[in-house]
Amino acid sequence: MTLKLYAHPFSSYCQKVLIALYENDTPFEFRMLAPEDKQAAAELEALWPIRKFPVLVDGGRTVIEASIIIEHLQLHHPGPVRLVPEERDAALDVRFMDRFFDNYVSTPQQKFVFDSLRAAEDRDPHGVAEARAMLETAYRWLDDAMAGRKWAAGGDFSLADCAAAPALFYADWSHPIDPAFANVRAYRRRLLARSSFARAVDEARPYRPLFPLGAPDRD
Ligand SMILES: N[C@@H](CCC(=O)N[C@@H](CS)C(=O)NCC(=O)O)C(=O)O
Repeated sequence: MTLKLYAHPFSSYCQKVLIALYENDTPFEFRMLAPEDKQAAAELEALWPIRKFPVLVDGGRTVIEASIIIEHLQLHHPGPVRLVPEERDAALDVRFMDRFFDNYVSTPQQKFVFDSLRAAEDRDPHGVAEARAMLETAYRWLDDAMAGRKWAAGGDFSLADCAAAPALFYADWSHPIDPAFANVRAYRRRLLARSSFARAVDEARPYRPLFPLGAPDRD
């Protein structure tokens, strides 16, 4: 049964799932959600009226939310790289770090992007200041958490690293990680060197002009 992923290469949450697919060389069909493709947008809306992506279709089942898609892949299409540990306490650590990156890195990062897309009179400077403060706190906490760690939840590359890679990639573009947070910057570099994420970053390169704050000339 073919897996079909509704996604866009430049989207951070889509990259999160692409990393998981690439880690295990899982075959799938990429259903591109190009902004001008009304048919693809209608298909997405029929599957998930909230219209957030990625969305995975696996036979008769629609799987929504990047973390749940990765859990689904682990359960139904496992490969050599186990992204959620079997041991239940270790799995909790992975899921906690996955929530950390989504809620406290990706969410404030998206605030910068969405705010910059608004008309000047609709901007939310207070919300952006809150997002900046949240990112700064998240970087500081993560810098301590990553001391002595290679990957987010300890020894093995996991779901948490799938979340971390695009989250830190784009967050650093919107609100650069201070050099004082050397562990976070080194972790971001390790993620960029991981072949699954390097591939996702390369595939997204042509879309960099879409970054509304202006993509920096690096990475
Ligand atoms: N909680 C969702 C977030 C997905 C999300 O925010 N996706 C963005 C793309 S990175 C999106 O759908 N943007 C389109 C929109 O907000 O209309 C997940 O984990 O999959």
